[in-house]
Amino acid sequence: MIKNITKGKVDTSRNIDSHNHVTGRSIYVDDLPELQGTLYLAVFGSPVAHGHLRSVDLSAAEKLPGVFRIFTAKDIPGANQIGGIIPDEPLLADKEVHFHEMPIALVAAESEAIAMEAAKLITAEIDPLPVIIDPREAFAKGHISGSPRTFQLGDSNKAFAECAHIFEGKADSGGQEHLYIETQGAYAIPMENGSLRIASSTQGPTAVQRTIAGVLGIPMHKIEVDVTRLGGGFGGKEDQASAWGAMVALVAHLTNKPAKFVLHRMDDMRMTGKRNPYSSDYKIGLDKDYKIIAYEATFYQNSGAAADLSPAILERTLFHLNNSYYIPNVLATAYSCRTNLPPNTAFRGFGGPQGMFVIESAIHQAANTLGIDPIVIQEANLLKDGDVFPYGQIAKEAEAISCWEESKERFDLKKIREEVANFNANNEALKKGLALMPICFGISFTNTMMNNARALVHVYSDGSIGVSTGAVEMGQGVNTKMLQVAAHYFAVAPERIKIESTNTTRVANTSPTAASSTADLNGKALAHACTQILDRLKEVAASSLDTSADKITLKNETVYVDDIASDLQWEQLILSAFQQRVNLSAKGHYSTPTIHFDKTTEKGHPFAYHVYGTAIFVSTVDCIRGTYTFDAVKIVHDFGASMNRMIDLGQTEGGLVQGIGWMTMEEVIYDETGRLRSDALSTYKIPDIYAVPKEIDVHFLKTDGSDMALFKSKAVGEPPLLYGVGAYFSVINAVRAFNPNWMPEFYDAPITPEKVLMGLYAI
Ligand code: MTE
Ligand code: LUZ
Ligand code: MOS
Repeated sequence: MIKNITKGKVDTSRNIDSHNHVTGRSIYVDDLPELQGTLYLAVFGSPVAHGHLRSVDLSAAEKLPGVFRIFTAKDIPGANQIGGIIPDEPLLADKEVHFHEMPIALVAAESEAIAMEAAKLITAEIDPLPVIIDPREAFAKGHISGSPRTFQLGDSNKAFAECAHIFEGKADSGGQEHLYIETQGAYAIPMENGSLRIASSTQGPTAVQRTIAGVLGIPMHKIEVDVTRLGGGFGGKEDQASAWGAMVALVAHLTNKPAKFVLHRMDDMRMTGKRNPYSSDYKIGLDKDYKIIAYEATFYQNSGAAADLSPAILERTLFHLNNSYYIPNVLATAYSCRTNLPPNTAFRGFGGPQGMFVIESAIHQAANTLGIDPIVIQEANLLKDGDVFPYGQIAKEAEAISCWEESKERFDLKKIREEVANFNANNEALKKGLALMPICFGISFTNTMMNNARALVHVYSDGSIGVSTGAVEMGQGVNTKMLQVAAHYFAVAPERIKIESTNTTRVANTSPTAASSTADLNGKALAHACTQILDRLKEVAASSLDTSADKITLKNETVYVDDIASDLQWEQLILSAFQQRVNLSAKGHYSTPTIHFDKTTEKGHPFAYHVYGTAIFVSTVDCIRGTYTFDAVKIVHDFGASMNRMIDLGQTEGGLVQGIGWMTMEEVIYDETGRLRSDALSTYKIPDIYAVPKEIDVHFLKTDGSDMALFKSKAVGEPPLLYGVGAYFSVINAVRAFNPNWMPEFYDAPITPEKVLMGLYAI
């Protein structure tokens, strides 16, 4: 158990950045002081979604006063390649354009306004090619990235023959714009001997470093990437920050001048990829007791024009195809289908939500056709310890049933159900819908190799401490958690500790801040570094107090011998250690033990542990307008032994609302030419304060937590987004309360007010 230390100015029971955030003191890329001579960049993006690039005319743009130089693919000294998993994505289009707004030319000018003006003067000759935006069409034409993946458990074919009920259907979920408050951006400064220093708004400093090194054709050690914090990433900067980093680096490298590029909102929306839309087929089989005996699914992922992280996202869709249910016979295949959209990418949940939407759709269809409540089927199939996941991992410390039962009891589901029924019996123009959403999310990068981290700790001679890790702060509070770790091990006040920027020169070869695993991986690496220094300090204390090191403990900045306070205080201890030439720095390393996965058999034990929870949704639909609100969302969530309840609650509320947005109101629309139509906040609707549920009640499940989690405090970043799927079904259920004859033709998220209205009055 970790205690929050609150005695000084720094209060680690809440996010240590809060004060700076609300007073405008936090520093983002665009806030960095600019050096004289800085060049500002703008991109000329493809005016069509697919075609052969014949020629580019830069002449008019080059004549514009203030334009320094314009770059195209042929200026790239290294590889014109930014693909993270598969090398299939040029930085600047060369012979072909694959998506609307694909970067073709890069303008560097004296000011941002001039750069943007010049970009508008560039023209390109492009022979158009057919544009595909639908993943099923791409699949039919054979446009798939990587190899299809198939997860199999038991024998679904045989099992279907024994099922009492079988249902088949289709479920589609849409994209989602990340809408981080800070747009993508980077700033490069040339240093000695061809080195570069880059400030980047990235979740993956090492990925940016590696990409730049490849594009420039120089070794990684010449590239230093530094990240202070992000104004949000949500997965959108796990891979897709690399392009902008490579652009500023390219310009700085070729001109020997500082170069800066911070995207404007609409350009960011048009040029960057989003959550992968999916189109899926399912077949579900139940026995007479509503046990799910067999499940088959085919997932068509819309990857966009390049692989980006889509193959990894595809994998996680399969890992979460059964949500929190035990299904003994499974056969599921997933295809990453290449279309002419901007490459889609990581988004909170990373393919998991897309997979879980499909099983929830299957259960909803089965229940409604059988005339029972989906809750009956959900409850009959919850995972318990010893059950096997389709990928071979055995459920351990499973909290699916405890969260479900606790939510029913604590929030009095029976009463909620009666209230909804009463309300619906007595109201014509308003109808309420109830839905439960259990969740299960695997914690670890599914690529086992990525589950490692390092930390570097310096204790300075005055007793202050500097902590560097591979963790990137992006609003999720990981810096606060890192500070808690260091304060816990050294038993010092939080004011003594500074969490440094994330820097590739201090901590190398990092995995991105992603997969909700950042606190676990970096926190455990940090603990390792702290204990090394602590062990040395105990030797110093023991010799000065004439005792043995195993009798020494540190509490409240004081050395204790056999649990009795001595006169030796932290600052004196550090000074003595320093004077005795003891090493006051340490590097810690952690790699998750026990995990493994074999892609040839698609079996293994990929996750350190799973996070569980259950949400109860009640929505109200206005049956005249088709609009809806959420009355309440009541959640029992498995935080393990939360090390920071305030931050974890914030993550839960934020993830929940982001999930509700994805499932209900956020609609990414590309027209048939592949052009983004929802490219501004006037046409892309994200949840505002009115869309937030009127009541959000989050209960922390009482549990021991997992030893694999930092201080047994489970990862919290992504799992709560999964609750959003329940919002979709609660709205569908309210519409059905008004129009019982209606069932969606297929499950098609988001359930926008337009779709609600169609459902309400469908005959
Ligand atoms: N919370 C905030 N405020 N901003 C973000 O960008 N990203 C989410 C989640 N919570 C995000 C956030 C995503 S996609 C992930 S994977 C995790 O935070 C990453 O951080 P963690 O590993 O420290 O949980
Ligand atoms: N990124 C990644 C992720 O590379 N692998 C993952 O498993 C993952 N999971 C969630 C979010 N990002
Ligand atoms: Mo989060 S999708 O792992 O960045």
